[in-house]
Amino acid sequence: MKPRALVFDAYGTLFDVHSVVVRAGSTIPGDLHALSILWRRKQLEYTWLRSLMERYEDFWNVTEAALRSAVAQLKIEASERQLDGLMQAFLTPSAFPDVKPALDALKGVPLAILSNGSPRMLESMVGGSGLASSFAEVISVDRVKIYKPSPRVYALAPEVLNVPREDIFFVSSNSWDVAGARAFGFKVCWCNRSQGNMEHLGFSADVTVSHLGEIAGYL
Ligand code: LAC
Repeated sequence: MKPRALVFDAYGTLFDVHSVVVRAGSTIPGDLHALSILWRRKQLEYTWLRSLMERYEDFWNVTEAALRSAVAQLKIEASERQLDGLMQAFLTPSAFPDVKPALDALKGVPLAILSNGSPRMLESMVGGSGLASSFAEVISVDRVKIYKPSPRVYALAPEVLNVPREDIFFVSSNSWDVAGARAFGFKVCWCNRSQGNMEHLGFSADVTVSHLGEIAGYL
């Protein structure tokens, strides 16, 4: 496979969303693991619902609404200050440990990010991780004001990178994002970090790896 560009999903693929509650939730009473899982679940649900409703709000607002929904559902008593602490920490989730060496091994092919994140969130996260120089482009869904897996989102990558979709290798750990990207026409790598099952949506990955370091072996 000789792709002309590699495009990465951000949250869950390069950056660990669950690092946020671990780092900023320690003073919050309750089941923090459950909070982190439900927060992420709600965040994604709201992106899908808002896309269907045609009522886009950026990922920062969606993320805050999802947090408030999750704490209410779990009956967690968190103060405004504690919620704000979690939101601020969401601006700089930790990169997974395999990211930097994997990106370094992929030098030579243009790399980009295509993410639901708002431009401010992506700038803060990528800048804060010291990875900004690895990427030729960081592309936010905010340009088209709808969320993944809308094909309008995936279409941003060929447009911005000026590379045909079939020459793009898209990498995601989110199985539903893999299906969406494959349906659009990318070659797709599923980085199956959590050894989960593929969605039954009729589209599966071209390549499945368990960590990002394996990708270089397929190029
Ligand atoms: C993103 C979501 C899918 O980064 O995690 O686009």
